[in-house]
Amino acid sequence: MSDKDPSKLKTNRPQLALHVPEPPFRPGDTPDFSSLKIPAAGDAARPDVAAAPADTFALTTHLVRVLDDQHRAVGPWDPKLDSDTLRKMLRDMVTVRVFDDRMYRAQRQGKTSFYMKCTGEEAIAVAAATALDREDMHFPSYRQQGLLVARGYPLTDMMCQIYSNKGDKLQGRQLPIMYSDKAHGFFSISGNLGTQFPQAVGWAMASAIKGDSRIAMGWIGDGATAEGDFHSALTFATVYNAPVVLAVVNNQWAISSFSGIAGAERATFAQRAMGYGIAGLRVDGNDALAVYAAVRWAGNRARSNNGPTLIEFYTYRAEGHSTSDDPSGYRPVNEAKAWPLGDPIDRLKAHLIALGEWDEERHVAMAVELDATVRAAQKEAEKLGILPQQGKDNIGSMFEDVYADMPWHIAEQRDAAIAESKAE
Ligand SMILES: Cc1ncc(C[n+]2csc(CCOP(=O)(O)OP(=O)(O)O)c2C)c(N)n1
Ligand SMILES: [Mg+2]
Repeated sequence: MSDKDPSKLKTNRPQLALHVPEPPFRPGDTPDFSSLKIPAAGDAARPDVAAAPADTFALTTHLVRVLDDQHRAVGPWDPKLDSDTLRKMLRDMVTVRVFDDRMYRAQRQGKTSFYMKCTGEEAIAVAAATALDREDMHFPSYRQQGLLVARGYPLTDMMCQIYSNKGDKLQGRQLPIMYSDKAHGFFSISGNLGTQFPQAVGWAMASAIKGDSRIAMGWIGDGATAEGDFHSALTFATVYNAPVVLAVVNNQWAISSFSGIAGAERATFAQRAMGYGIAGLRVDGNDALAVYAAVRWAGNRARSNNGPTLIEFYTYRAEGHSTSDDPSGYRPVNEAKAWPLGDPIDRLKAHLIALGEWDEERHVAMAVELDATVRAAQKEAEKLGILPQQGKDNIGSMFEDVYADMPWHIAEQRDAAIAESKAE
């Protein structure tokens, strides 16, 4: 026996082993979520907006829910919204779904290279946009198109960005769906996951330094919480009591990795708040009223200098990660249907019907109208071209907007690129 062979040493000790998380269900399995603890709607206490962070910690393992099984709004988190606001949220959520379906199809028709849907998550961005002030700044990931829709950003402008055509305000420099619009309080989406979280905290700190009253909201997925940026953001947020709302959209998946790979088997994402000493809430993300109430609470808390809040929205990514993904390779095809928190659009619609403020006929009419609206926007956008038609006419612009004064070597590369495109 060689005394240099580590496997042969100290054999009386237990052999070390790692745990590699595996999702509970794989293709071919029957998904069964009956072991998930889903508290009854209305069951969660609602602390005062100025409560100490520790007074929220019980909520990090609970679930704030407002809509009950009879589609009524119940409990202390009921935001008591008027029916016009509820109908506007429903309309925005349906718009997002119709838009997603059209753009998914456009990608399959070869009109663009890439698209990402947010199916099943529509309530989260739409209700958050409704709950905060129009002047507040969002730092989104790629799955919050509902923020732009709820804030009235033109659908045609979104589509022009997706087609990278002549109407694209970002001039083809961003991947399709990576919008940016300061006027609508929508910070540029970054392809590098997680960067928007510290940026949201920094913007909120700057707002406070300037003596402003606007707050920021940062967005991140469950998978991206495993990035260092998530933790840097929380450290800055707690140290400086930054006026920011920080949202983790836990849709159970990060492409083909399930949430356990980001640590969900050990603690909820909302529980991360405890280690940093900030307020934390865990919220039913498929319940538009619960989302609204939680974001309103956290927004008012930030606005009144009572500190940041980490909110986990518990939801399910009902479709593929993007047009490049096929989820049937890693999860059962019917898993979304088995998800116990239902569909956010169906739930808000049923609530409005239960209130006597909506009916099936009006819903069908609205769906037809929104389909026509989205098709008309698409027609307008396609007049300005689709992605594969984009040539190299304006290739020189690719080198602009990086430096205030273009260095000579970049100018040289630009001139060479222009010359080459003309020679082709
Ligand atoms: C720094 C970085 N690492 C990896 C990727 C590749 N990537 C893009 S999306 C994604 C999954 C993110 O999942 P999650 O954060 O849960 O958000 P979701 O897509 O579910 O909304 C990965 C790994 C990336 N874009 N940036
Ligand atoms: Mg995810």
